[in-house]
Amino acid sequence: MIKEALRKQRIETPSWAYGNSGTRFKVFAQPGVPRDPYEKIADAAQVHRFTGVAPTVALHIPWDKVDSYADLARHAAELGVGIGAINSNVFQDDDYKLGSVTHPDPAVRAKALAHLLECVDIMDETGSDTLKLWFSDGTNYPGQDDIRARQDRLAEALSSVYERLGDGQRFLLEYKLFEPAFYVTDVPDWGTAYAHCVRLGPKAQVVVDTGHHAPGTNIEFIVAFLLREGKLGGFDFNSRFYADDDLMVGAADPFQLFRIMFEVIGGGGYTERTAFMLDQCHNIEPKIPGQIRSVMNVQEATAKALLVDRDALAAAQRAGDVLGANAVLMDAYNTDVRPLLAELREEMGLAPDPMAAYAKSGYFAKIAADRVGGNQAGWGA
Ligand code: RM4
Ligand code: MN
Repeated sequence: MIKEALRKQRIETPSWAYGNSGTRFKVFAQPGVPRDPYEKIADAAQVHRFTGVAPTVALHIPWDKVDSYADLARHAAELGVGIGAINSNVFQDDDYKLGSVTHPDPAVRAKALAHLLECVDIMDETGSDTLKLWFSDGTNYPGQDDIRARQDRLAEALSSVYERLGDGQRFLLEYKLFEPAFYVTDVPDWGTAYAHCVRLGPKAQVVVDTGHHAPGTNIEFIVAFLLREGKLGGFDFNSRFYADDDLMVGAADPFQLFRIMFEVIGGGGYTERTAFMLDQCHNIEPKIPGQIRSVMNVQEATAKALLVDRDALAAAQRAGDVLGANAVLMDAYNTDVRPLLAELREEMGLAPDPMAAYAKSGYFAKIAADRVGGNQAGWGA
């Protein structure tokens, strides 16, 4: 049963993970990096080819702007993958210096809203059912703008997007504690995102980006709560050591990832209605292996969470056996699930070690040789 559940797992990789990225100090270019969305999707298809559980790739508009999204979706299908969430971008235009949908100027708000609606058009063209909304909106100084009025403007924009969604489509509202705004962030936490989504209805849900919390925040509590309310739309998985570093999921705190997956499974969220997405960048490590490793980290945490003996746990909890209950959880966490996953991969017709299989495949040498000239993709391209 555990293997069956793992076989059905779906982890979405982000198109931007395959492009160049860096910090605000330096972007280190890498050989073989995609020059366009078609090549990004080709790389994402490699992650699926070797893991078998990453069949969709998220797009980011306008970084992945193409003439025909239907053609891009066709290209993806030919390579054995599909288009996942459409990520909007209302944070890289001079007009958005003071905000996008919360900007004091109605003309800027209208421009931002038009972009969000264009993203829904792209969902229609690609068959994607999920729009991911993240706003960099906020203020840097007390008094800079009216905090409450900005919430009103946000609510208005969200409601217009909501009205535009078709049957079977939804949006996921993402929160982030701070950055790039440092005084007020307009969607800083799950409570704010949740309140806006509750007002709108079932097509509006919250997405939990694991990197977007204050240090020490109990993310699995948020997950349990949102699931209970039917408002957990999905995850942007990544790791952070200090702020929003976008490092590989499961690298900084694999135990936290296990605790999150334990709540997801217990709360009935281990279904295709929860989007398990990676939101990462690989600044100094190679990108495709970085994604493969990340997918494997999520699989390992999931396998351990599935292993928890829930009957024994419930019995210990009923008996008030604090140490016993904790031991049940830790037994699962301390189990080495790598042999189980290797076995599962072989049953799925895959190599038991995706990292080694990718390295042996020669794909990297091929893209490094082929992808010469042109502009490498990166933030803003
Ligand atoms: C944001 C947020 C979004 C992602 C962008 C690139 O911080 O995490 O999900 O699309 O970064
Ligand atoms: Mn994110």
